[in-house]
Amino acid sequence: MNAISPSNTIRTGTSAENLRQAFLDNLVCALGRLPNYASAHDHYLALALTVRDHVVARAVQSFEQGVVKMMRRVAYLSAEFLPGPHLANHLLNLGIAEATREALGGIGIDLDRVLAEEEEPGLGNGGLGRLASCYLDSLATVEVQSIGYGIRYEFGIFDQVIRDGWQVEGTDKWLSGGNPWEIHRLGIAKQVKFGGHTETWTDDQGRTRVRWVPSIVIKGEAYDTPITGYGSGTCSLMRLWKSEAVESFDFEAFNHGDYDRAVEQKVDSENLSKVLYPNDELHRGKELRLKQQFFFTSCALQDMLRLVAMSGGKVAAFDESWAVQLNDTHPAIGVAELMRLLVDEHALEWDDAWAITQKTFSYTNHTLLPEALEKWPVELFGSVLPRHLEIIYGINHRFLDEVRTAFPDDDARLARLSLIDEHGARYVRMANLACVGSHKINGVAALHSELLKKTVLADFAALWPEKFDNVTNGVTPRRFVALANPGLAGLLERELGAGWPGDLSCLGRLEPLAADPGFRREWREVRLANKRRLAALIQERTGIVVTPDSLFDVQVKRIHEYKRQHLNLLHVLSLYLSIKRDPDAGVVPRTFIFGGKAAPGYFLAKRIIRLVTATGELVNQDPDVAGRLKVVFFPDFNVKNAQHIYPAADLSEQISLAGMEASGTGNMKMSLNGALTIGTLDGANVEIRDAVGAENFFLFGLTASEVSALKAGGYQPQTYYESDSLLRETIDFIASGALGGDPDLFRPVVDNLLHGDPYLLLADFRAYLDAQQRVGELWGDSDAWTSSSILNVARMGRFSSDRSIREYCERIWNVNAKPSQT
Ligand code: F58
Repeated sequence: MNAISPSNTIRTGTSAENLRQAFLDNLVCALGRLPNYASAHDHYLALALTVRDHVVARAVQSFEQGVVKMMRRVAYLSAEFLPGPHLANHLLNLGIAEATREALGGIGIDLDRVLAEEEEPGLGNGGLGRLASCYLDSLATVEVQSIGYGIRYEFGIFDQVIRDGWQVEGTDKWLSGGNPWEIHRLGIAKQVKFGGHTETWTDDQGRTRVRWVPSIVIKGEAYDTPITGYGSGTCSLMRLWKSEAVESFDFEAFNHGDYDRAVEQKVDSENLSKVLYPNDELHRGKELRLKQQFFFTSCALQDMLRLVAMSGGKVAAFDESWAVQLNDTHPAIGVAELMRLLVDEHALEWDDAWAITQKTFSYTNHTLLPEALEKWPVELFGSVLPRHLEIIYGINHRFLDEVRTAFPDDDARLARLSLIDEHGARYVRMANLACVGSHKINGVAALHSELLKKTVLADFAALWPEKFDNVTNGVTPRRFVALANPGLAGLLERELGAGWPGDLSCLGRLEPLAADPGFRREWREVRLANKRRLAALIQERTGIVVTPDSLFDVQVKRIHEYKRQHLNLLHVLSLYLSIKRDPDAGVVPRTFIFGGKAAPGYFLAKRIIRLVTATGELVNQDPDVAGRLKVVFFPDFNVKNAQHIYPAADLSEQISLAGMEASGTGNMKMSLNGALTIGTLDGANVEIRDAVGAENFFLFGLTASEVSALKAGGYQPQTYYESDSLLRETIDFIASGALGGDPDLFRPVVDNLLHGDPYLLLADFRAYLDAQQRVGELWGDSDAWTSSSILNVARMGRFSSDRSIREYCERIWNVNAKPSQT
């Protein structure tokens, strides 16, 4: 028997009997609990430990395979991951969900209650972090060896509670109940330097070399979380780094009686991985953030070098062992760090090191918003990373020579391409570093990739058109369909066979069923059951009673002006006013569900949340409305809550201003669960609409090029306000003080719209209302709506993250993925 696959032992046996025994053993022996006294959380921990044995046994085998076969591995470098709860996902991937349910059921324990106990690691802000986790899931599924490297934040994204209608942030203590999924790798620790200065020295071959003498060294400790794949023996690893003080430094100061300094250093070192910055789409040049980025990136690259050595590879062929993906620019410092490691520590020649670096890295951009582009003041950068600044100057010098050859006498172009921004105060531009250091650059949806080439990265696209590519995002159907929507999963299994989550191209076979009245009835029943469950949760979390028969109109995502939650509210309020004008107006009963976190310092986003809750306070109680409109703000939108919300959405609101949302992934999750989309031609909406058919998608609004033209011509929101009486009435109503009990409460929102309206809500208002009118009409024809819902699911197979990952493997990483069935 293979020593690491004890398939018939209690620890990894898959029968209900084995699982029950292992569970009870863990409860008693690992947790020290007698079954009669165990809490639901104890049950969760005991089951997690049970399943973890299976997962870890797979993970070590998978890792061993990687070493033996010396395959090119993928390193996905990401400052953020949002894996969601692990337990149910592993049960699905391991194929032991039913046996586990039976095992626990036999001793009177309900599996669903146990699953509900798990806290998720909120180690990200939103789409970017969740995408990283979908990709680790798919990498394992398509059998590619991979490690996702990141930071083990002690406190992840804040917990959101709504108090008196306002967002209040709470500390996310995700580790306080214990984390059974991670393995602290005591043997794997990396030293990371900061500050200090550099010196030159001459090596024994007479070459001038550079040595970095830091002012402080911090230790990174590895914590591994295995990520299983669906129907595959391969596991991905999420390897997160925790910062610790390097003891010798403590003791040195301590021994000299400088206790304060010793303590300070320890605290500073540990602070590095303490907390996730909760900003989305706004770069703030905070020193600690730069340190976090360098910390995990350096740990990751050092670790990759260690693994190269371990599997008998050569540093001079680093790129043959590793394909490194930069998830946005947060790990872009890796370009300079790999150069430093190769040149300073492994004595490679600059040109050789540079060739390796460019072949190793590739860069994914996730935003066109100028305020999100990362740049660091040169002073700050040089004080934290003096050697890297020198290396960046070295890269820049050679790069600008190349540009001069390609574009002689074009100083303006040179200034735009330079790694250093020299308009006024000097900055290091991280996107430029990522572009120069990578062999491929991609956007995350077709439109986004095109706009990238025309706007923020236009000069790079002119210089290296062949580097640019597009990989449209995808989402894992395991978590977001199979787990989130068991009712739908049941129908899919019956119609398509049990393996459907591993091959979404089979969804196409549902198409004919859209015309089958019996199937449509079953489809509606599943959807209604999902909505009933969500309605119960809404009542539990907010006290608001909603009607499952009403149209569930859902907008869940980070709160941001460009995503235009307030446009949605203008529609809600316009409906409300039409009811007030005529209580018998034919209004389709709707439940408007909002969810999402606002960055704690984002004033307007917080006001928008308050505007949602104030609208709810007004509308939900009004007797004239008579329950036809309900407005809910679902608190603490995260992966776990999302899994309850997506399957219950009838209408998916994807209403960002065209050209602003790089891709969106919630749009995919909702459509894959049978929601119809109302949306602009933005991000992946464009491709979703192409896939599902224009007749199954409610399109409205300006296109990205119309937006540019309107802005260039001098956009005047007032003209829309003056010419559209319903718009005027709605805005005046918000300004009147009728909402929230304070006449000044929403003045900033109104002023923003009337005097600037940077995201063109007023320009798109009328088209949005017309599209919503069409939504209401189709909803009235239940069969037509259901057909459309079925066709949405049938045609969304392309948006599985397995497809995205196969594209990365083929066109960017040059690694072999398991071929898809079709
Ligand atoms: C998101 N970006 C895009 N950034 O907005 C979304 O369109 C896209 O679908 C998704 O990436 C995946 O490609 C995003 O989530 C962040 O959260 C950053 C976190 C760190 C600070 C800057 C924003």
